[in-house]
Amino acid sequence: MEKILTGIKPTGKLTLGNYIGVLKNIRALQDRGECYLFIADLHALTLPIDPEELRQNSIDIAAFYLASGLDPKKATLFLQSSVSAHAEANAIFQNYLYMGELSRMTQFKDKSAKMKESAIGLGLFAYPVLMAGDIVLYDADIVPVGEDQKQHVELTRDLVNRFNNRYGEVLKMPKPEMNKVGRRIMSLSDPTVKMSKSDPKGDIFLKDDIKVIRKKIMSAVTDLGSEVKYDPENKPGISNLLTIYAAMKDVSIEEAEKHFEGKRYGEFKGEVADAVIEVIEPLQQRYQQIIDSKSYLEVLKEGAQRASQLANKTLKRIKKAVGLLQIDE
Ligand code: ATP
Ligand code: LTN
Repeated sequence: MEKILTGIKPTGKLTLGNYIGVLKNIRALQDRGECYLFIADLHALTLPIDPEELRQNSIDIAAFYLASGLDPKKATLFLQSSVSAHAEANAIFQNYLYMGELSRMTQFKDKSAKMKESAIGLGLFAYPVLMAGDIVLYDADIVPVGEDQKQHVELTRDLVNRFNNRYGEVLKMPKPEMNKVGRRIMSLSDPTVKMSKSDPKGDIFLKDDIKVIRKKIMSAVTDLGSEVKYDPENKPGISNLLTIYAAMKDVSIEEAEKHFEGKRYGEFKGEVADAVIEVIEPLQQRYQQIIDSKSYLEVLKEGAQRASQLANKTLKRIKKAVGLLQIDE
């Protein structure tokens, strides 16, 4: 059975981009293979974050995973920090990824460009090292991510090649997998930048009031002209809304385009808002029930145990390969 793994870092309030990029696919993923889904809380520390906020964000992500259909009998949900193998793998793999390749990572360049050099932590630079460990510890075949994370999975593939060339077939080769529709949902106020939870402008948050969601979509930036047409270069605003509609309705971009043929921008936006609300409203209700019952706690505890079992097994294999003395065999 295929192993599938992905993570979300608890850096802020979840957005519609996170839903379309990852959460929406959970039901299908857990039916397709052995699924490991986690909260990348160690990764959230790579930029300054308030401790209480980090805790709350982590709970929210757990609850939204479950509200999106994660079934703990089918998939394993856990906190990265509760499986110590991640930190150990990080300590080993930091020696097999190099400064040059890490400094070429787009996410690092984007995030560090906004900071003073004296405030850029080593963890932000080494982010892909920890992430590579996350992936290989579970022998993941498939890593479903949004487009922004593809480069990090590619770097993990380089690490696997490098490591296996040196030590034999120790690590499994993972493959990034992206949606056909909605690999990169853009900001509603500036459709040339990604909708992102740590840089929230023009975001739709999964916890937004339904009225606010409608208002945000109705006032989304559109483009010149009046035709509802998919043309990301010349019509980034309309194309983004079309993508959101297609993802919500599970139709192709062409079908969405066809549906809106001859309709005006106002009517188009109204239907996009309806489509989003149709999905988000029940999601919010399920989320609230999970928060009230605190059912995520038991799921996370059990998940940590299950995840640790597999991760520790792989870690042993890695330690042995590099020559760390095994005294408990
Ligand atoms: P940050 O702003 O802190 O970098 P983020 O909003 O990009 O966070 P992540 O935790 O990095 O969220 O991402 C969780 C998953 O959601 C990843 O697979 C990521 O690729 C995906 N994702 C995030 N934003 C979008 C988006 N706008 N469109 C599609 N997928 C997205
Ligand atoms: N970097 C990812 C979160 C993440 C992840 C992973 C995703 C951490 N480790 C392993 C897939 C596989 C992000 O920013 N979404």
